[in-house]
Order: sequence, then C-alpha cells, then structure tokens
Amino acid sequence: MASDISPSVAESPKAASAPKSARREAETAAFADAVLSGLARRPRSIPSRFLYDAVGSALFEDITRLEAYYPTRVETALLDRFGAEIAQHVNGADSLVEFGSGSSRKTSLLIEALDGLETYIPIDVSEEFLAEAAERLADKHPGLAVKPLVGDFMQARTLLDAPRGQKLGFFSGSTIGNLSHDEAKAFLVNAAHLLGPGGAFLIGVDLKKSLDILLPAYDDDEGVTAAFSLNMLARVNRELDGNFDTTRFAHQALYNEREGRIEIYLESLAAQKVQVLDRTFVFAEGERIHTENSHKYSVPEFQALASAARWQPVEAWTDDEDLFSLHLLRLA
Ligand code: SAH
Ligand code: AVI
Repeated sequence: MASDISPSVAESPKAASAPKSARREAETAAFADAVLSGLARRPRSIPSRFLYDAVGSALFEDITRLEAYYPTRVETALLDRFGAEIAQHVNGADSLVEFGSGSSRKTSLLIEALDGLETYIPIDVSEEFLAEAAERLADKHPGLAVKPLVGDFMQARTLLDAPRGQKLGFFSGSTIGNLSHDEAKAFLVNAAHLLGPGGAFLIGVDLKKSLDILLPAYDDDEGVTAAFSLNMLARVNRELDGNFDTTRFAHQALYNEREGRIEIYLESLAAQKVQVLDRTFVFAEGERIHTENSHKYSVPEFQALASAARWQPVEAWTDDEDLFSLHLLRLA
C-alpha cells in the first residue's frame, strides 16, 4: 500500500498536521525572504537548497545520468562493491534516516545489503519529488515502513514516527559538500542528536581531483547543469512574480583552489533590470548571483571535520581512481 505515503514535516511536530497548502506557503515565504535579501546584498547570492523545486529535482536527476557527472556513478559502484562490508559494521540498525534523499535510487543498494531494517525515513525539501520517490521505494521493498519527512535537514529537530532502536544515517551524493564547513559541522552535530547514542552515519563525499575531471562535471556540453542552475531564476518567475529573462543570464562554474570548492554563479549577460515581487534589481553586465558551492575533501580532511562534530571515523572506502569516498562514522 504505497499510496498512503505522504510526507510529513521535519521542522516541528506541530507542523505535521498543517495542510499541504500551508506548508507550501511557508516554503514560498522562505524563498521570497532568501531571494529579496540575497539579491540586495553584495556579492549577490541565493542559497542552493532553493534549486530544488519539482523542476530542479528532475533536472538534478538528469545531471546524475550525464557521462561527465561521475559522483553518482562512482558512489553507486562503491555501494555495490562495499555494501556487504558496510553492512557488517551497521547490521542491527532498525531504521535508516536519509538526508536530502532525492530519488532514493542509490538507497535501494544499501537497503538490500542490510539485514533487519524496519523503517526508512527519507528527508527532503522537494515535496512532490520526495512523495514520488517514497512510493517507488515502498513498492520495491514491501516489508519496509517508509515514512518521508518534508523539510530543511538543517532545521530538523525531531524525527516524527521514528521507532526506538538503533539508527543509521545516510547522506549521499556529496550533498554535504554544498554546505560551508561551519554549516557541515552544525549539520553533523544536529544529526548526532537525531540519530542518538550508538548511531552510525554513512556519508558520500566527493574527493579533490584534477580540474580536467572536475570542471566538466559542473559545466557539461549538453547544458543540463546550466538548465539546473538557471531553474533558480525560472523558479523566482514562477513563485515570486519575477521577470528574469533566463536567456540573458549564463551558468558559470569555477574551481576556487583556496576554498577547495566548485563555485556556481549566474552571470548577467547585459545591463538589465529585473522585477521580483514589488522590488526592482539592477544588474550590470557581468554581475553575478552566487547560487552554489560544492566543497571537495581529502579523506583526512573530511575525517577531521567529522571528528570536530564528535563523530568517530570508522572506515572510508574509495574507488580505484580516488574520485569519491564513502565514510562510515559512529557516535562515541
Ligand atoms: N541524495 C541524492 C540527491 C542529491 S541532490 C543523490 O545522491 O542523488 C540534493 C538533495 O538534497 C535534493 O533532493 C534536495 O532537494 C535536497 N536538499 C538540498 N538542501 C536541502 C535541505 N537544506 N534540506 C533538505 N533537503 C535538501
Ligand atoms: C547535490 N549536489 C551534491 C550536487 C553537487 O555535485 O554539488 C549538486 C550539483 N550542482 C551542479 N551539479 C550538481
């Protein structure tokens, strides 16, 4: 019976009873605040979580199928190759809690490797995409209770309906790289609280590597990543009565060596004025909006970050080309 799987809200238990439209209104209000303040400041920026409405989530899925976008392919291969070994460390977990679950496609590999898992709790901001993914997953694993939560994983303070017992967290795709180091640390501290004593955490982390491989992954020839980035402006038009001409902005991806991260911008191709809600924003030619960072870590760098958030590194698995890593952490 997959049809009764509709997401409830991660933020607060009270909000779980709020109707869908109220949730959506709250998310639109948060988007409006972020866009109006982000376009008013210098440098201009809009947080990357707003890339993921239903259109953005579908475009991200298209990215994951690109030849140039190695992270999904390599992480899937790592889960396939090391699933049994991972399971040896974490068998006994009753529930699996996934942060930024997206399509949950890779998760099936982990679920299949684990014995005795009873409950899967995917958390994501992208409401419709989450509901569809949860239904698909429940159909695929009929014995598993699937309990999706809609909301910002940085704000989740409680896991509604989570059974007692051991919890395993899963944060795949290197979404942790989209957070600043401080945010990543705060996220890990909060996740420790959610997963509880004895909890374990499996995290996919993209590794530092040659720019020949890195840059095309974030600026593919087919323009899929550009479409994903530009959806931020299209979403402003759809939800905030904006009039961005998306043909007059260009996707730009560069590697910031000092920060160890890909930075993504939308660059204005002309001097132009844009209306959002009742405000006007003036762009000079070449002026940019920063929409995303994607931090890359060496294995020891990530282990140091995890340790600073009181997670003990247990094991790290990497592929033969050192493109991507899977880290297993445990709470002391
Ligand atoms: N884990 C999947 C999806 C990665 S894309 C994979 O590896 O393929 C990043 C996912 O995180 C998207 O589904 C997006 O909606 C979600 N996301 C991004 N920021 C979020 C936030 N602050 N809170 C909850 N979900 C978030
Ligand atoms: C979801 N996240 C880990 C992706 C990344 O690689 O940073 C988002 C993305 N942005 C452009 N391409 C992929």
